[in-house]
Amino acid sequence: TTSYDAIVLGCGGMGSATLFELARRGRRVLGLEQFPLVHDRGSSHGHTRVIRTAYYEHPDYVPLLKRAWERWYDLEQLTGRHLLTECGCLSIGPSDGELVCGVKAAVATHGLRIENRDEPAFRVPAGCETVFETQAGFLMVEECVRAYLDAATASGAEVHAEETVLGWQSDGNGIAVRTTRGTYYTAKLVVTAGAWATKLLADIGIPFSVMRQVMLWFQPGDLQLFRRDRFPVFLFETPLGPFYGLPMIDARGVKVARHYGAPELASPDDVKWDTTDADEQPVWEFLNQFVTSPFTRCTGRQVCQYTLTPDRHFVLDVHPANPNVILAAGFSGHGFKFAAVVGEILADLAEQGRTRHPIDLFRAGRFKKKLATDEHG
Ligand code: PYC
Repeated sequence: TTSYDAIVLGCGGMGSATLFELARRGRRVLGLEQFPLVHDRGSSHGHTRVIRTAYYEHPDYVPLLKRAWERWYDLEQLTGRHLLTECGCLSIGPSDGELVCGVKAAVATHGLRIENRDEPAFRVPAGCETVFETQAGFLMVEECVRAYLDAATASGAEVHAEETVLGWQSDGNGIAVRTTRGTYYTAKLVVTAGAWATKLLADIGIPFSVMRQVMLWFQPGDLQLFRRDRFPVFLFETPLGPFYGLPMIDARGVKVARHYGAPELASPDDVKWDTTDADEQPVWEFLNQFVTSPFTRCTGRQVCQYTLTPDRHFVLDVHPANPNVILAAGFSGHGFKFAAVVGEILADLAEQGRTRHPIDLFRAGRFKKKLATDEHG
């Protein structure tokens, strides 16, 4: 029989980083991926991903981001690949809105630096503020996953692509993981399955949902305005909803998309992976209202899925009923930038059941507690 110290279920951003970290620590590890490696049917594709530091979602993410930045640079050094580009981030929104207030809260809590800065490409509505932070930019998402997988296998990890996990069974000694190709035995199972958490973790009582998001690329009329030495990544809180974008780094053009705002679906089976012109409509509306310089055409569309928790914060924890199963799920559309530190956290949880990183915000049990309060209150 084949047995492992750890099996990692799902080899996207989180899984590939975890495989690397465990293999680097000398653990015997197997990664199982249902699709071909570095595929585009999950949540770790689409050319680029935003990385920031003054985190409007909650100040508690900031220490993790600081470590993630370090680990991305380490991965660049190790593999000799260019993965991370710094170009700053501009957050635009109402002065009393979630985005601007959230950025300022993170700045105040952690002594970060931001500045007010105008950006000629945007039409900023009255009552809105523009805050710029330097410690931000973008990651080449597929390159990052490939780098982690290559570094993991170079450190001794095994990776099986196109092998679906059918289920697992735990006894006092360990876990038997059954797949379309066989059964493997492991001391620890790390579940980094993206939107498939809706099915694989149905028993832990977290109401995950899945959101289909369409990433779009546009050809700008004025190429120079959107070059990465001049144009930052941006988040823009508007009455049409939140939007984000990244500078033009190649012929695909400027990437712009809506953040949230689509229907919440029960599982990844409900995600439609083809796109239509209708998918462009909300973003054209945003561009027409809030961007000063015209875009001539949409050059590309790609579907991605978010796995949402009710409070939009991650789940990073040991399984509530089984200490040998480690959970990473519900990254809620803002997780990829953390993969480099999540790999360390999950390796810590698999090896020791705890981590030095601050992850209290991400407890699996927090939704149950709220339900109990609601019921009794
Ligand atoms: O986390 O910055 C982010 C982000 C941008 C678009 C989706 N997530």
